[in-house]
Amino acid sequence: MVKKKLRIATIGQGFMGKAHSNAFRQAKHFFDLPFELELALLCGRDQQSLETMAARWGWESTSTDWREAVSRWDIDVIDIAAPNNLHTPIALAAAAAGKMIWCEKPLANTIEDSARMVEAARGLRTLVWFNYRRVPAIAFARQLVEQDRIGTPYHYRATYLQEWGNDPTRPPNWKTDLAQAGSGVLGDLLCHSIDTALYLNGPITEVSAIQKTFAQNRAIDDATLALARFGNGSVGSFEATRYATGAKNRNSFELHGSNGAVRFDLEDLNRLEFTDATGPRNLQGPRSILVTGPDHPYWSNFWKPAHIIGYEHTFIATVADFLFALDRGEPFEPDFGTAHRVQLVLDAVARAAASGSAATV
Ligand code: SOE
Repeated sequence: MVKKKLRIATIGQGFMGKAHSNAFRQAKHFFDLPFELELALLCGRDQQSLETMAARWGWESTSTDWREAVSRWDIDVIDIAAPNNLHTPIALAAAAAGKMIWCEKPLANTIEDSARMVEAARGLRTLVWFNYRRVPAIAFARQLVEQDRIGTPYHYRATYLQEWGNDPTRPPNWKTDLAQAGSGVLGDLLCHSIDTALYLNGPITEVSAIQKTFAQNRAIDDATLALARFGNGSVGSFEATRYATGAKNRNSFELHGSNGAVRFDLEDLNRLEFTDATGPRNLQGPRSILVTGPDHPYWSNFWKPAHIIGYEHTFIATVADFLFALDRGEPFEPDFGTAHRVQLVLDAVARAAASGSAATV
């Protein structure tokens, strides 16, 4: 059967440009996709490295002007992996051209911008790369919540810890520049923790927070800590930092409820810790489950049980799920609406930190 084609233009040639390129190439090897993906155009700032990257990942053409992607009639999908300040102008132009839009997180640098993006893209298919939702262990945690294995939730606790802020030899980049990044760890790391929290534990209603800049001559938050109230009555704490010496990419969370608890750490991506608090008390304790086997999310797509997977598979599964939803005419999450709800929480965190008082979301 001849598959429908989707021609993609990715804007961004950095870390995420590479993660997306790989996902577009790999997805059909693991999933029986309803569409054929074509890597049509790669846009970035530097022509020479664009050409090297295009040759490596099999992009058909390159451009140093993202407007070319939006104006070309043969492009179906605009995939935004550029610095944060470009998300809004590119998405608005792509929406005006009627394209599908896939966008890196955070959706925008302000809630006004993310609201405009939601409005402009109404009726269009959108995707936001909150890729961690497709870690099998996190998708499995969500199944346990839905099956009431956690019960009444009491505590949600998340950390997203990196250490590279503490490296004096590391040159500044767009992520450390307020004008381009919009914020520091708030938009870069905390946004992932908030998305996962909303996915697993529902809406956040109120936050209090503190932020700290450790680096000299920088205007972004190097650390953001927040306390939260959830709509379901549970309480949460969040910590995101680039100054957690010893932590490389420790994206972790715990959820404790009346029936049980789960604990996850991205540095051990294939495992989920689960405690069943409903069995005999003398047998209770955390079990470390290798989430790579029969009856676990995505196991049939990737390898055999315990033949572990990695970071790249979360992007592969994201694009595959989007394509299945598109083919069936079903909604897909996370879309712009989902990501805007994350922005509303981030905005409340920033307001709470600035005012020193609790802020409602
Ligand atoms: C920052 O170092 C970063 O690359 C984030 O931007 C990504 O979203 C996160 O997944 C890994 O860390």
